[in-house]
Amino acid sequence: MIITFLRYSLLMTLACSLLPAQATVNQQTIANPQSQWLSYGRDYQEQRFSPLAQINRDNINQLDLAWSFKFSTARGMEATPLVHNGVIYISTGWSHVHALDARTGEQLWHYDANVAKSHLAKTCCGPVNRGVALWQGDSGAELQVFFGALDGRLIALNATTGTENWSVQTTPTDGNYSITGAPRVVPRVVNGIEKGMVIIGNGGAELGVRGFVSAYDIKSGEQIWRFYTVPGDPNKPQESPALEAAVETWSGDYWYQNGGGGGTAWDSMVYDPELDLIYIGTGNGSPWNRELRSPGGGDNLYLSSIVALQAGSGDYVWHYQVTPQDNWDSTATQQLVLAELEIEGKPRSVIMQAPKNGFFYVLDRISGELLSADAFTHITWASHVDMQTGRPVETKYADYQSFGSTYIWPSPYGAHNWQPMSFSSKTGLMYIPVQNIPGYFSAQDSVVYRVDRWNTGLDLNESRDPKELGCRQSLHGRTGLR
Ligand SMILES: [Ca+2]
Repeated sequence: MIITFLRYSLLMTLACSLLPAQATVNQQTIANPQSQWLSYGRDYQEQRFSPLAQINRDNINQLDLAWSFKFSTARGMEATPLVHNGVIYISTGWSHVHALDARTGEQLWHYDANVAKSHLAKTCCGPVNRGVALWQGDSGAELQVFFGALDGRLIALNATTGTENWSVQTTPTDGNYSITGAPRVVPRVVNGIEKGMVIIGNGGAELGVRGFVSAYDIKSGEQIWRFYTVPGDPNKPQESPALEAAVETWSGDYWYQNGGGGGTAWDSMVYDPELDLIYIGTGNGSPWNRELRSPGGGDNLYLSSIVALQAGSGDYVWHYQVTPQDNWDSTATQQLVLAELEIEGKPRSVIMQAPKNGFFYVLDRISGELLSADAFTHITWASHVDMQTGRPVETKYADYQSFGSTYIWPSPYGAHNWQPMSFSSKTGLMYIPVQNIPGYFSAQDSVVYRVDRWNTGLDLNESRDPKELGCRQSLHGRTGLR
């Protein structure tokens, strides 16, 4: 009986905490969501730290199932649900969105974007979706739900009814693009009129695309700006000074002739309302093999980077490249977390990331200055990050083209991937879901670009059982790495 009672009381306190004043979803409430969860990373800092305290270590063993809901697909459930005024908004695989009553599990509405199943061929990693965005702006305005469909559409729904307000194709339909990431809404008032923007990226680097992020008007779906993460045709003028600078770090035109250089921003985007900057994390090179992608060398900006953009214009402000000359599918799309920290006695506004490459980065988010970069798991591609240059120091294994086929830690799955990390300002700790998995890298000397196929420049049929190596202990001994 006591279990039943506690379950009841916990549910009631949870339900009550979901039902304070009918909060308007705008800049103020996203910045301070209290008991609600109004944005992908909970708030603008995307720390994912819940302040709710009714469930604790003394009573968690008495929690029991209150209700369950069966979705129309169980394929790749990666979404962070949003919670607003007692309603759960969640997306699923194959671009469905559901609104559920948090107290009962009753479905309030369901939206199916009706993505053609054939679009699965244009995805790297399944028809997944990591979440929706909510925005109302003014208290009298309509609450909208925004999400990206797998086939590249950005869709706005009425949050009360689930009916479609607008839909816009954000990607070229003849390219191998997909959307799996959650949009973010950036507030913007022009001449006293609400002009909020929805920011969305895309994926597809394995198949050969040119990455970009775009901003759309929340009411009309009209495109406001677009930022390309990698250059276009190197024989023509680029779209911006930032891309003119970037094209100098690429050689040849293989990447342009074969779909695009990659750099897709398929997950992390964070907005800082005080600085009015958007930070995006960019993806790996296309193909992975840098000797094919950019045969004369070069860092290949802005692959595998944290890039700061002016929110209003999408103009470049600064970047930090976590993995220059990406050769290993080392995306920097993993979550970006903002915080105010005291470092060596000085208050710093920082941005933090634990990207695929296995180093945990802390940067000053005003200037982009690197403050620290330490390994958070076993790494064999680099020994450390040189704090003078800000660059990783590669080992001989990193250049598998000259060393020969070899295992490298981490694998293309990444030391950390899309699974969100959380930061607690109470403990000062970042909680990172880590994957300690090696990848076998075997370079192809030449590649015929194949449309609608993975184009990595690696022989992905070549693989070895890691157990043959005696796994990490023997490799430790061989490399002398820490
Ligand atoms: Ca990739």
